[in-house]
Amino acid sequence: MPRALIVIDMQADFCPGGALAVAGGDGIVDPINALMADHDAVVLTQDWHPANHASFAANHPGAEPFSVAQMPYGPQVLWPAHCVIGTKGADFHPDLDLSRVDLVIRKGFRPQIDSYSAFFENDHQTPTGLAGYLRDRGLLDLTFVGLAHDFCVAWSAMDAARGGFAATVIESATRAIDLNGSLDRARTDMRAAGVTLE
Ligand code: VGL
Ligand code: ZN
Repeated sequence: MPRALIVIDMQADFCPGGALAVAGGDGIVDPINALMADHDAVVLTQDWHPANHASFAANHPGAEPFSVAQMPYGPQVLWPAHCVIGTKGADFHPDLDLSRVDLVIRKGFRPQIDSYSAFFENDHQTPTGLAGYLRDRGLLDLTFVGLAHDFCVAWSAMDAARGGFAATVIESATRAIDLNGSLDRARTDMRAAGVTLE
């Protein structure tokens, strides 16, 4: 079965020195580049927010970064502003190998809704179009790597498994934010959804 490597949000703002840095985020670039050769296709996601995005704490007067707000679609962590459209922080890590990339899917560009998953926005209903692309190409066996393990990687892999794809997360090629136990919870939830953790 043709296999796709789905590289989640390997962007400057999620790496050390970035606005929402994940510890050790830059340490997985080389393993991810190496994994590209073992797959039939490579897809990158790119977190891509307007400056007025509702997931930014700065757009909620009085709210602290990493607090939780109630949105029409459910609870939402309020993040430091990150991956703002057109800024350096939204660029891919400079060492990420772009030569084998088939598709870049941008997500989180609607001001009122966040999109952790590569497949659906956080309402779990608005599709990004990725599932159709993968199914049309017969890419039904998916490997997930990138940032962050406990948010965008986990939500993407769970949506893939629920959508009928084979979904594996290579844990050595991910790093976690780990906010209030979010990594343990994500691992439990991923296993329950049928994701293979490798
Ligand atoms: C992510 C928080 C906000 C991620 C993106 O890539 O995991 N996390 N935006
Ligand atoms: Zn984001």
